[in-house]
Amino acid sequence: MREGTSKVIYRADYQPPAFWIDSVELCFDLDPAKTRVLNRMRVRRNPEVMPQALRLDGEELNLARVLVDGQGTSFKMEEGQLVLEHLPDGNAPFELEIFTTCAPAKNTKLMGLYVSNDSFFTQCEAEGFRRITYFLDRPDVMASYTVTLRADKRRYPVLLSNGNLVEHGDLDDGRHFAKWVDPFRKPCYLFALVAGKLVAREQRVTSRSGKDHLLQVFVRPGDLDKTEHAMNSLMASVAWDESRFGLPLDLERFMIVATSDFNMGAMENKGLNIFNTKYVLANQATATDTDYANIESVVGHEYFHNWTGNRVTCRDWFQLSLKEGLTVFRDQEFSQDLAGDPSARAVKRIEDVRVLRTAQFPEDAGPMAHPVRPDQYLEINNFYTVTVYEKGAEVVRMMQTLVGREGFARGLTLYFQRHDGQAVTCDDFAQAIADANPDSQFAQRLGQFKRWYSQAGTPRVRVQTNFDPVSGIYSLTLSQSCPSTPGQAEKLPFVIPIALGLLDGSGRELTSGMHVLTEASETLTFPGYAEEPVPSILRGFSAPVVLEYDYSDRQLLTLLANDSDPFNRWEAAQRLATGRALAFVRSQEPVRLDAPYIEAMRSVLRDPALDAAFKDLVLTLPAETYIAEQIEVVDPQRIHLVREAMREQIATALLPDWEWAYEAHKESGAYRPDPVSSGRRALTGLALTHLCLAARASRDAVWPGKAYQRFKDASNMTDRFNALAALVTSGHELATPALQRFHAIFKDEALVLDKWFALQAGAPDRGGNVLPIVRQLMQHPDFNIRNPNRARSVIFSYCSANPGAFHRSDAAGYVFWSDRVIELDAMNPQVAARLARALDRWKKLAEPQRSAAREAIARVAAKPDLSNDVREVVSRALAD
Ligand code: B3K
Ligand code: ZN
Repeated sequence: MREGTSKVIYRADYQPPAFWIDSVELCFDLDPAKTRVLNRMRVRRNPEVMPQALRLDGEELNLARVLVDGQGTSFKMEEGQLVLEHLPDGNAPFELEIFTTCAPAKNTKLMGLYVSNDSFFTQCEAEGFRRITYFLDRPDVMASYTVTLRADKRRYPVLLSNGNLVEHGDLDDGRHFAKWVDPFRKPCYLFALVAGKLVAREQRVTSRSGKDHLLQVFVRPGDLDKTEHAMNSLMASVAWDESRFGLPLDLERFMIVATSDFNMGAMENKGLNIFNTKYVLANQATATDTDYANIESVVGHEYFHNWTGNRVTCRDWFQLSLKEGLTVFRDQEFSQDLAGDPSARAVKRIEDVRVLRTAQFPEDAGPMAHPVRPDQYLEINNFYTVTVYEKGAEVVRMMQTLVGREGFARGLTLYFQRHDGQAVTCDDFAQAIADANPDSQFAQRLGQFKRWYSQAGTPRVRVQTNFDPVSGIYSLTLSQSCPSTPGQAEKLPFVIPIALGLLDGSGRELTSGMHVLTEASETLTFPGYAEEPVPSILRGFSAPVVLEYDYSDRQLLTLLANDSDPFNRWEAAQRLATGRALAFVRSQEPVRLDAPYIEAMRSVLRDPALDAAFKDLVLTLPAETYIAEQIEVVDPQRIHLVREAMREQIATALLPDWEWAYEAHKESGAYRPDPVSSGRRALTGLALTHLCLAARASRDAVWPGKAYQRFKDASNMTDRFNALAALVTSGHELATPALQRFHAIFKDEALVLDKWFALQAGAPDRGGNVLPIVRQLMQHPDFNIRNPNRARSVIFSYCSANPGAFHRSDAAGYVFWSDRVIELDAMNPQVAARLARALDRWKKLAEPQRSAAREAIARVAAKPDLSNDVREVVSRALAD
């Protein structure tokens, strides 16, 4: 039986809480089958709200006792809430004691208190605390916490919670206890506890202000050799937040704990961050450069939440982007600052934009489209989205662009002066940035700017240019529009910062600047040119919009070769490739790439002035999902075939250049995950893939043989995995022994096995072979659908990341998808709902896929007893 409500929650209905909880004393007797939780709260009425009953949230709890000021009291249950009507009158605080039990071992949702590898972990955001005890489970109720943990000492030697350890010792029967006090008030979603057999890497650091702190990274005993990078990332994060924004670490002790069973990436619980092992564990033998980079940014992200999220938190969950958009922006800036030189910064920016355009733009155009600050939800967990996170970060980035770096830092300082210790809204944040920069265009246009928070959909900026050779006047007309999204038919103009440059025909920069577009249409004029300039528009991707301008190939080639803005150089190559891909997809003609395009790619590959990482990005074709978004009616298999054919031609036509690139970059020295050497490895990997693809076309065995050798000899996971992927991607027969060998070497490394599964489930489809492989992988003894990482590595790699293989014309991919959504929903609704989104864009599909996809979604929707999570996703998908 499902508890709780199935009601849509509206932002407009926000009411302050009728009661405050000032302090909480929690006492846990930890036992996997039955954990006892004693919760003693000091509660008082909120004098600003009409007297009413106290309604406490709770889910899957067994209630044993409720006492008010030590006396039994009457209560009732209503819609899963514990309702207390007979409470002391007046505003004086009273003590409320609640005793419950729960069953962590049976908790497959991984929300609340659960068991993983015989250790206890918690996940409370967004609404998991109610699965631990009855509470006002909302972020605007902030309390002081004292937590006592009791457990068997041998089985659970380490007992952790938020804040400072104030007492610990032994109890009878082989049990022991630890008492933790958090010096900061916090909302319950930031509560955490961990208990188990763990070991820690420790580091003492002194902050600029001279305070000493203890940093700890806790892992399972065999994993200590994989914690150095996470610790380095944490130290770098502490130093960066202090130097860039003046935000120091406010705790004596800051802990990170890794668990292999986790629904998301990580969680910023105050002083006790809990992480998916994927974002903690790394050594050169098991982790790739991408893993290293992700660890750095997720460790940073969670650490930065300590100020943006924890010290100042959200008033309600509609304000989620207040902490998430801002913190993603901060982690992006952190990674850029650590990357150092302009080229490495640009590489990071390109990677971030790629995520935005391949994941967020489709979300913004589909049935789940919602504003950065949503107006309604059925299940809040469905709104931890690329829109709230990545588009939210772009909104914050535009603020920085409009007020400047210093102005933004000033705004952030004012935000903390005003709101430290409070639960606030996105409006409060924007207001602080504006008030610290009263003369800025941002402050003057604040109301209009905030449409970025309220209007969903990706704005389009259409550009038309005109050049009058007689007067020498060049003009650009910029027109903005935004497509309708569910529940929002009409949109008003946005404030759109557009970084611009003009180049002459030989690629020399004539002028550059920033234009802030605020009207539906505006014309800019530039007098005094003898010849028509080449426009470089939206440099650095200065706003999250689709830029519509009919660039000619000549213009794009000029930009690719000369633009001073590396982002737009990359973008020119993307446009050259996308335009060609679209033409082939539409024409149904065989794919034949033209010489100018091939030559342009060759020049980039051979350019001694460009970094390897940048070359890797330029020579990587746009993703299939990105190409699909440019088309009204999509045949994913056709897009896949076109992209593969383009890749093979680039492989064959540039054969000697790829050989050169491979040989010239293959030694990157002793392993270090820095931008330069990881860029070399990325380019080597790309070269090897192309060399194996070319060999496939020519039936040559030399390069596959070399790839196999490299796979065997590689001294780090990046090179080893790239070589394996080259064999799998090119479909060479050596892929089979290589995969076997890889499994044998890494059979005890869960995160490496995830890669092994994902590579096979995400492999290019050859005559429909991937789905049978996926089914086999699910029978593999190492497969376990209950482990989210493993489920993602097989099921999501196929359904969400392999469109060419998933969108089969016989609908078998969709049947597989609906079976898995239903199967997962019964154990873990959050993971199921993520998977449910794989068919978000079904309305764009060509027949027969369109009807088959609809049928599969309807099949899921017809299931009785679906979670709110999945129900919301599928019913939105089916809505008109
Ligand atoms: N705040 C968490 C996400 C919680 C997701 C809950 N479904 C991680 C983060 O964004 O830092
Ligand atoms: Zn976050």
